[in-house]
Amino acid sequence: MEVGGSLAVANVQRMASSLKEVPNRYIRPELEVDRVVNDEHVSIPVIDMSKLVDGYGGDELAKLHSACRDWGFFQVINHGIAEEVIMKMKIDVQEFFDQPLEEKMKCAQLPNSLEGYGQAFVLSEEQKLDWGDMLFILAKPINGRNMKFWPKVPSSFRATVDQYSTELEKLTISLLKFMAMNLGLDPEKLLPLFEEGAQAIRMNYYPPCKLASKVTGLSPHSDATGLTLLTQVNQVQGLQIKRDGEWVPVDPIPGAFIVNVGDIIEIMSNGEYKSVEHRAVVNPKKARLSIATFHSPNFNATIGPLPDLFIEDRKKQAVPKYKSISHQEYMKLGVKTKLDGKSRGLIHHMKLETEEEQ
Ligand SMILES: O=C(O)CCC(=O)C(=O)O
Repeated sequence: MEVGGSLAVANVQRMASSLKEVPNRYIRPELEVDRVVNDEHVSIPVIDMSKLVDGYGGDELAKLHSACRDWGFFQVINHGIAEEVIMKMKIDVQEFFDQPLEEKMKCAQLPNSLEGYGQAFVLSEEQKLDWGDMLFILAKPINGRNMKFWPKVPSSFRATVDQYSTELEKLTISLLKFMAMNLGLDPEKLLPLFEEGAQAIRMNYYPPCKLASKVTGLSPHSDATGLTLLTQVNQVQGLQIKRDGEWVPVDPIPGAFIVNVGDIIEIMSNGEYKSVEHRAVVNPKKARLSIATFHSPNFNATIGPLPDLFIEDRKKQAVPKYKSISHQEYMKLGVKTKLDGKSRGLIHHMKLETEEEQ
């Protein structure tokens, strides 16, 4: 499906390897006034999947509900995905980015396509740029895959991604089942939308930068998609989430996935769950890699508050707070919206003015 692309800009990994000065287009004056929380006691909730699945999960279910409602982010442990599957993915992604530029450019983005190796959301020649490169592919539905953008080197890459994609889709469906229960919805109404759903994988490479505190690896944004599962590839931290106007660093638990509510879940839950702004910062000495896997409903679904939230006896949810539009229309809107925080992001265009907000 063609939804539009991004303007081509310099490869950051190459630039960083030979650079004397950091070009002005990467310098972000706004970082000087940002506040970052420096308190190890402030951290995103941790959800133990084994407690949910075993059915002893009353407390864990409540914890999940509050994580989705009050944080929009959590880490999931004991998720049941074999360590080997995650490890192989990390190794192959690292190997892909370690290749010479010419090899990586075999998967380069094409005009009008979001998929491939390059950068996303560059919409004007004046826009400030992120200090990072990415490889973005659609992994599901399988008949939507464009193998032109799937590296052939390392030779195991395609099989590794295939397995990783299947396992993460299963975990996402399980999480969505518990989220539906928490929202008082019949999981059978929500899950079919995601079972044949769209899954995209964004592999990020943030080179080190001597002016690390003045550049941004990935601009603040909330994810336009449904539910995101993130893996940090190496031990270099960089993810921060916005909470009460301050940036909270996320310290990944080895083997866990960092999960976040995307705009589609916020919309479908009619605002009960919140997508949260996040960003990636850059390390002065070491490259950082991460893998974000985005899950969305299938392309035939309507993106809007779920009709079951508005049945007679659910008075508290009586008014839809977001528009309902086709998934395709929603994606086109997403690609045209640059990453610029949440208040100016895609979800802002989906909001309806309700009496509460007038
Ligand atoms: O690199 C990270 O930790 C964040 C990645 C992310 O937010 C994304 O790829 O959308």
